[in-house]
Amino acid sequence: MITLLDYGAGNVRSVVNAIEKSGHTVHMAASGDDIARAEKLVFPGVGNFGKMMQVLGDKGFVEPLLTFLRADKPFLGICLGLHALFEKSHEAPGIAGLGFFTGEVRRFETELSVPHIGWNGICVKKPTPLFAGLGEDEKFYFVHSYHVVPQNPDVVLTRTDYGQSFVSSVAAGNIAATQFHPEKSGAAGLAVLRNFLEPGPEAAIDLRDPVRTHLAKRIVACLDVRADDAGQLVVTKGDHYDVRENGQVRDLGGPVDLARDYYAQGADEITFLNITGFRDFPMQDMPMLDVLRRTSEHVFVPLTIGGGIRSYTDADGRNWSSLEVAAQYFRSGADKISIGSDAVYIAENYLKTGKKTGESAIEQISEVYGSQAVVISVDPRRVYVHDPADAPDQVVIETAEPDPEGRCFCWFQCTVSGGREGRPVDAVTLARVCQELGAGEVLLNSIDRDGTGAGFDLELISAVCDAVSIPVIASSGAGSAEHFLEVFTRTSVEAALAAGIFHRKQLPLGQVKQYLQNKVEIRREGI
Ligand code: 1PR
Repeated sequence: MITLLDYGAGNVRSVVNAIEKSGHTVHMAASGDDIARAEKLVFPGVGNFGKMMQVLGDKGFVEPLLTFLRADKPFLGICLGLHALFEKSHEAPGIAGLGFFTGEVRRFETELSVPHIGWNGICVKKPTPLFAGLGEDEKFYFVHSYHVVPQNPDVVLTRTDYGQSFVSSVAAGNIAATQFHPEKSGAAGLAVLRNFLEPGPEAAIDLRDPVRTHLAKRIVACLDVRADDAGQLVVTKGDHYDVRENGQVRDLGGPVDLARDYYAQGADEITFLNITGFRDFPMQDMPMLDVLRRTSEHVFVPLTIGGGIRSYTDADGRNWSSLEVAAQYFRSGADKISIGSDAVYIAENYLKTGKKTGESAIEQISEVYGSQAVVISVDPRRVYVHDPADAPDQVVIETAEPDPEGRCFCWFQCTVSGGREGRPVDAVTLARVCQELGAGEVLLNSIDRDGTGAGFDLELISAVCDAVSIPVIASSGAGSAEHFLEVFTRTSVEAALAAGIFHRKQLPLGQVKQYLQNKVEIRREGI
């Protein structure tokens, strides 16, 4: 039996599902005694170092954990569960870690986007059973802004390169911990978990040095989900955000089945967007939570859920904070939440005052779950002007795609409620402000390109990428594998998302990855 230490932040459901997929049962540690009695302990951690150490202290877990570690019993820490083993973290000055390993946790110092989100490789630096049977080019899913710096080089198990070489896992005796998320790293990650649960022979070490690993570009499958006219949750797809055909909501299939199919084809992430979320109160929208639960049982790559993430007052007059709404989704198996309409209103309020309130959904959710768990989903449309002076408050670009009136300047107006209402803020400003407030990633849609198959709006994407240092996901308009190559080679996006071409079976996701092989760095599993 495996004991899992859940301190209440982040998505432990996926870790449980991944361990159970390996044929083991999981017992959730509810007390220090449970930790003491554990034969093998898994400690997944996501979010903020300070909040984690505070909760471990409040629950009386610190001493039992240290006793377990000092007894050299089998332990696997994941992400923040790795950081906790060290003495301190620059993420939470003044707050002590467990100090099992000497050394500290530092923020990335790189010109690349931070957080480091996506699939990167590892170089195994000492013999270990943990990576037995894995190829040297395997990639694992990372999502973090900080990394450990051990004082003792002997504990370094693997290194990874992200603008700088950093320690991606450590081991000493039966104690091991990884920066990446095995439960979100597809078949390779499941193999690491199995090797921890059933250790076999040691894997050969990797003699490549200096570290030569590369962050892969991510291919994201997006499932726009809504109730059809019979009330069933279906995957639909808009064309310029219009999801109806002959008056009926387009029904492109069941969300769980489609997600499993895309995972099998090699999708690096799955995004669910509840596109009527701005209308329906998600807590009444329990089917969406159930979709997440069922998907996370079989899909071991990151799941993002968007639609309706904001504060609510329900029919009984009960107030739900955006944090409570997001917490329901995380507990159901989501790794990231995506905020659309509310992000626009939050940005407008911030622009009026220039002050952070600490009350916004972006600030509150990133504070507890970490910025890497907060995506903002932008729904912009081009607004053409004759001259930049005609839009003095907006970021205006000179476009190579003039409108029918020959106007060569435009700005990208943000919309809310699924594109139904234009707001007085542009997409570049929105992205910059939301990063300032704690968002960790931008899902950049385009109403003009949505469903057209005409290719991504490269001018929009480049304008936003130039304004932020957090990862950007290009979205809307993919119509061929070449469009993915184009957006990856002509802009600095870390990921590209598509919906229509996958749902309409025009272009299998696996075929996009086949086409991109040897052209850009991609994760090869599932091909
Ligand atoms: O405003 O926080 O409740 O979130 C609502 C979410 O639902 C937002 O992320 C918004 O983008 C999305 N949304 C709302 N209405 C629609 C609609 O289509 N009527 N979907 C909608 C927007 C964007 C992508 C789309 C890409 C790729 N869809 O999901 O799939 O544009 O399309 P393509 O590859 O087919 O061209 P809130």
